[in-house]
Amino acid sequence: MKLLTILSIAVLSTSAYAGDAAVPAAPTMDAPATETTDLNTKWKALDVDGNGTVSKEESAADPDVSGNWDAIDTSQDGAVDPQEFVRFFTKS
Ligand SMILES: [Ca+2]
Repeated sequence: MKLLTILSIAVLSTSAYAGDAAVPAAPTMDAPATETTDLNTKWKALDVDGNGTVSKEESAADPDVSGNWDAIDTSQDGAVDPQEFVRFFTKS
């Protein structure tokens, strides 16, 4: 019964995720469309000053990003660019 509950949650999550795919993806994101849409929304919310990178200060708004900062900022330059962002969140 517990397994069935977990499976149901997984199916529901997948359905909700697919529902977002109708929104056009940003041209700067180089990733599969279904993943890009959510990432695009996430990116826009994070890049508050719109300069094309997410600073550590900007990342504080999202625990997924601030909590994985060192893993995402692979160039270690103190700013996350779209490529680093997409690479981290689309790896499986
Ligand atoms: Ca920024």
